[in-house]
Amino acid sequence: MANCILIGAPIDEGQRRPGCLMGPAAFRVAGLAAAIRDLGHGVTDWGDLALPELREATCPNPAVHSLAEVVGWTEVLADKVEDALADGGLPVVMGGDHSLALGSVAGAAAHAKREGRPLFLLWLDAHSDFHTPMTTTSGNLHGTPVAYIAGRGDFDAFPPFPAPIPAGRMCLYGIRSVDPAEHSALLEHDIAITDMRVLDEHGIVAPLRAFLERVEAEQGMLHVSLDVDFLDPSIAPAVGTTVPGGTTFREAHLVMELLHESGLVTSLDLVELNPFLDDRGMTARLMVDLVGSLMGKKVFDRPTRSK
Ligand code: EXY
Ligand code: MN
Ligand code: MN
Ligand code: MN
Repeated sequence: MANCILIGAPIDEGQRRPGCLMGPAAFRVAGLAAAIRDLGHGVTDWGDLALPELREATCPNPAVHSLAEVVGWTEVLADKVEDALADGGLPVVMGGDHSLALGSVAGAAAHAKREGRPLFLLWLDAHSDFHTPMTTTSGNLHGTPVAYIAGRGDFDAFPPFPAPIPAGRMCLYGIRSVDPAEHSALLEHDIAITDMRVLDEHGIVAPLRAFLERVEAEQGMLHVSLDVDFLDPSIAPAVGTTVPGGTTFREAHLVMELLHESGLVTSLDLVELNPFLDDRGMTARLMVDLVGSLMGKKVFDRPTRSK
């Protein structure tokens, strides 16, 4: 059984559409803690983080906005996630926009480095989030975490990433929106892009199974970053960056069920929920349902057959 530690990250400075800061409250109203507890796990809610005093932060790219705020969030999140892991917990970071992963993955990487274990990253997202502060044209830093985690340059305003994750330990899953600058950089970095074309051809299971086998073989820790826009907008409309052609309800649940069965997940982000763009909280409830599958909820709990 896991000891889940809920960490609220009401950050929406990584993009321009107000609303993600209501995400943590929406996850609580949708019953995230009870859904996890009902499966027999421990759950502690550490409450919402707050921005520390801002430090001066500059970037030559005039498009970039809210840099000081995102740097501040990154520092508090890295510390809190590292604390949660050091406490033997499974941190569940409730966003807030995807710029929170700059800090959450940094915290997981710092802990993994201390433990001497490799950290793997499963990025469930329509977007590759591989811009640097210098290549982004929107200036929205929620489009940059994977670049920071991979150790790309131009993050001078941020703390150095503790241990950049090598391409072979990253899997970007569900990708269907990549900007030209990201595309050329991704080819250079040789990161596995399990885009929707790969999933259409090979199905949702095979690429994930192959990645999880690598995690297992290296006895790695696994950070899962789940962006609401990984899901198809028809089932998850409450996100500011919808892209048609996302995963279905069952495909998303199957990914979570496979992750549960692997027993490998050590930290989790739930990001980009904007409750303002929803009706009756259906997206928050779906995300809570997916966490239930990640934590072991089954439609029919068949005894594991001997292989
Ligand atoms: N690539 C676009 C940009 O950089 O603005 C869109 C990024 C959307 C990022 C969301 C969190 O996944
Ligand atoms: Mn600490
Ligand atoms: Mn994202
Ligand atoms: Mn996205």
